[in-house]
Amino acid sequence: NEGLNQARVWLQQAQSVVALTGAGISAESGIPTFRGPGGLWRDFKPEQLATPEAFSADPELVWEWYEWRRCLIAAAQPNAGHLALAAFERRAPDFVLVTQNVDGLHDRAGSERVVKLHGDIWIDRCVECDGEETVRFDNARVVSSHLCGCGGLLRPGVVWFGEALPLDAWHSAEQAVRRAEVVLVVGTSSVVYPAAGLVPLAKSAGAKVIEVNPEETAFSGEIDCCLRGKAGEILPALLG
Ligand code: BJW
Ligand code: ZN
Repeated sequence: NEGLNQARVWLQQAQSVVALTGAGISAESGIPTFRGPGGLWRDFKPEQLATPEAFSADPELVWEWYEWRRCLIAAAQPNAGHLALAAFERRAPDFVLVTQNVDGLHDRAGSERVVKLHGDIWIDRCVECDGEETVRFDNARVVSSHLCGCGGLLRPGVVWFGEALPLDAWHSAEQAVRRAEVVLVVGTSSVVYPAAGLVPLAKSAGAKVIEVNPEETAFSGEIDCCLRGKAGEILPALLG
């Protein structure tokens, strides 16, 4: 409780706040995290599917994984953690939400300044012509092919291992973190770079860093205030 009160004071006094979110914030909406329980799909680790090599070797397998995840996400609802961040944005002078998530639950919760570091699972992109389109998902749909009008293969518009992050998103995230007085790190194991590098960047730029996570993470030792618990319980208490 002492930690919670301290963190609340920092947040109330700050002009500029950044939240950096990961898969853990959507866990309470029923979306499995990558490295936690339920993170495996069949016998594959995410590192075996979320790569350009996996897609070249077996696009159907990779598409099956993404279609399965789209079904889960389409049926899910934003939870109290997503909603608390969206409500906080409406009254904060300068707030940016940087997310590694591709599920779109922050948008659905009403957040508007969302920087998506790893793309969007609701966008398809053609590997040949680079054309993009937003997917209108129909649960009943059985997808037999993912082909673009140009004949090229479509892929999910997300960032896989070994691929560069969208440059504009990365720059916005870096800029927001550099000017932030408080950075709230929620539901990420902080092992995937360059996103994880935003935590030490925040520290070296002088921000107070608050972590919301039921488990320790790669950076817990360097965090100013660790709040151990679920995002859906802690964020409403912290930001409400
Ligand atoms: C709760 C909770 C609750 C549970 N409440 N919390 C060193 C430096 C720089 C790079 C590298 C490096 N070593 C290796 C690399 C390369 C690589 C990398 O970082 N690998 C690591 C595994 C070591 N990085 C890359 O390849 C990146 N690109 C790159 O570096 O490009 C260089 C380049 C430059 C120029 C040209 C070309 C290339 C790209 C990384 C892309 C990551 N993509 C994925 C898939 C996205 C699409 C999809 O969704 O399918 O992104 S992988 C996956 O991991 C996904 C996530 O966004 C990301 C992070 O995971 P996250 O969110 O942290 O989830 P979990 O599961 O790890 O953690 C969940 C947490 O929640 C846990 O802590 C729980 O305790 C907690 N939790 N319930 C709150 N209720
Ligand atoms: Zn095309």
